[in-house]
Amino acid sequence: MATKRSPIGIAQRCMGIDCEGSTCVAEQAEKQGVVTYIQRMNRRAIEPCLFGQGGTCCRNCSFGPCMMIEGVPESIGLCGATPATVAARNFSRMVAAGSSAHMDHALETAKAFLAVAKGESEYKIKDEKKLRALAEVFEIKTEGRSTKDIAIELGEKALAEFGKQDGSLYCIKRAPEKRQELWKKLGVIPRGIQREVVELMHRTHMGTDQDYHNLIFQATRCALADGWGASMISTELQDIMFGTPVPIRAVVNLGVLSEDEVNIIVHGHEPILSEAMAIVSQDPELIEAAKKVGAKGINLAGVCCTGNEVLMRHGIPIAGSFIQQEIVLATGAVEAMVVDVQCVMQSLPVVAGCFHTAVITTSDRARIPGAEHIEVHHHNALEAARKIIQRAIDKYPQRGKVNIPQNKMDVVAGFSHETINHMLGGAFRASYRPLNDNIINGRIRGVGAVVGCDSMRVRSGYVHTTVVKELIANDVLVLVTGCAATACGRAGLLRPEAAELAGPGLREVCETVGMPPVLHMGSCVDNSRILIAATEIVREGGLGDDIYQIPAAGCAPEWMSEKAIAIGQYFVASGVFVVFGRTFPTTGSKVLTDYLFKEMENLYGGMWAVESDPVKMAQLMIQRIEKGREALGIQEKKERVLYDMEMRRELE
Ligand code: MSK
Repeated sequence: MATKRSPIGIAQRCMGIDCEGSTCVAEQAEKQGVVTYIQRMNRRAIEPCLFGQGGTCCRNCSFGPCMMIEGVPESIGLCGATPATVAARNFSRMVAAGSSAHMDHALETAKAFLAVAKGESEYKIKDEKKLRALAEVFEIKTEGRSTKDIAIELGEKALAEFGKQDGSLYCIKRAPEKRQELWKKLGVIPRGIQREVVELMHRTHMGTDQDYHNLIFQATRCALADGWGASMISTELQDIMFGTPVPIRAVVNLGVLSEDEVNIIVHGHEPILSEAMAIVSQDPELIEAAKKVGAKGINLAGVCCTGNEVLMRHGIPIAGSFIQQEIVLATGAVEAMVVDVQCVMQSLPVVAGCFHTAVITTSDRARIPGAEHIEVHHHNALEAARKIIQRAIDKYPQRGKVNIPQNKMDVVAGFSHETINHMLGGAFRASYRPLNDNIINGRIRGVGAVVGCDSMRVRSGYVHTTVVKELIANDVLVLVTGCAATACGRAGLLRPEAAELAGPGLREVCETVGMPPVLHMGSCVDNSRILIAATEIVREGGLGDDIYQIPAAGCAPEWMSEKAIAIGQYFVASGVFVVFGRTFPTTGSKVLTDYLFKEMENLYGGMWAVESDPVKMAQLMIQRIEKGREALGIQEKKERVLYDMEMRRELE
């Protein structure tokens, strides 16, 4: 079942995201015959298939595809599978695929970390304090031992998490005790990182697990192996190797591209190469080489989550989010775009082919026809980075006319959980106490996480920023990651000045501390930072003894990837109310959707919801936050003295 659609103008598609006030890059590109997502959208005369979109199309064996309408008795699979079972299988497969993307990323990170620990890599341990703290989680003795010894044991134990078959993952112990007990009772504690994906894929095979409850239990176990396992390992080991982010000023949007320097874009997810690019792009020899071809220097910028990684740690600007990747190339100002894994459009070499740009793939896991390939591993990252930069320099003399919009915006990024701890609690006594107190006294009503991709199927950027503006206006402190963070950055919401848009309570707190009301916590794997922050809030006391009790909610207003589904599922299973925008992949089965949207709350204290309207989405989150406050008995705003500098000093 498919419906016809009418074409959509460029302005409706990219309004506000890139070149407002300048020559529109997308329009200009169209005149030059460049095809981007905007033209592809308009050339598709048909809307998505409703069976596929709602999750009730089964393609798991050659009897089908069997397309089903729930409630119509004869509308079941040839094998007898019901729409609820099929939707649960399809949903579970999305969880498996999304989780495995994070898991493979984490595996590479763990291997790189072990090499660093053994002294076999060009990288070094940067955050020793965090190394020792994580070693404790992995039950590694630290007292009297050298950094090298601890790091090697940590690397080995982290790697072993992937192949483990029984027991439990170490990082599960970081969750509040009540949550761990609940997971144990429900039988969803992950035993090994990769095992849970394999078992989930097996269960979704034709004729295996036919009970949607049971399928979703395994999908939950798999998602938890992602959030509290793989993603957490990635974030923590990356911080130890490359540095734990601290607040840093930077700039985002297309205007960060330079008219007279060699522009190189790093895009994808794993920071192994981008860290090397950040180092090597400062090399005087390479800068000299760039000058020799007529450029003033080398300008490195990011796209997608690799962009977030280098933004958080180096203040390197972000040229664009997921949806802007082709538009970045369509400026004609990019000498090379270097990509690794996830969220990289296959169209990039086609767009690049209209200009002088080289698209360079770097992972054997992710090749693209038409792209050049320079293989990058942790042991050759610096050398490969040098090669890539030289390749970009060689391209510079071929640059034609460029169209770089003026738009760029200041941001403050780098709010790791450790930073939030210090920022609110003070330099000498890091603590979540002030945050908890401000939630209890009602100055901050609660915490909202706005995460995930940006989408070509909505008015991109507008959706994210509308949700965020509504939340902060209602005194909800917002945490952002991924491309949602970039969208907020473009709109100026990641600056302390954005406190002007906040409600009086949140504004007061932000102005006292000097922080933005919207905190950039990193890339998509860094959603694990939000899990830790939530646990710390629980541990600090006064807001219940489990995550579900915190006045908090999460959303992914423009989600598109399977990773987003895996992330949503681990948040729901951790006790969080999660709203997704526009569409949800199980709506073809009311039975399964009711389970995810209602019954899961009885089991986990968290549940899913879907809402297209950004204002209504924010209102749903606020309602949930207020409900949480009511349950805690803190619904009335209490009078409390503002933390002034003197009080902060006293606290320290
Ligand atoms: S990059 S998964 S579009 S957030 Fe992490 Fe952005 Fe979504 Fe990819």
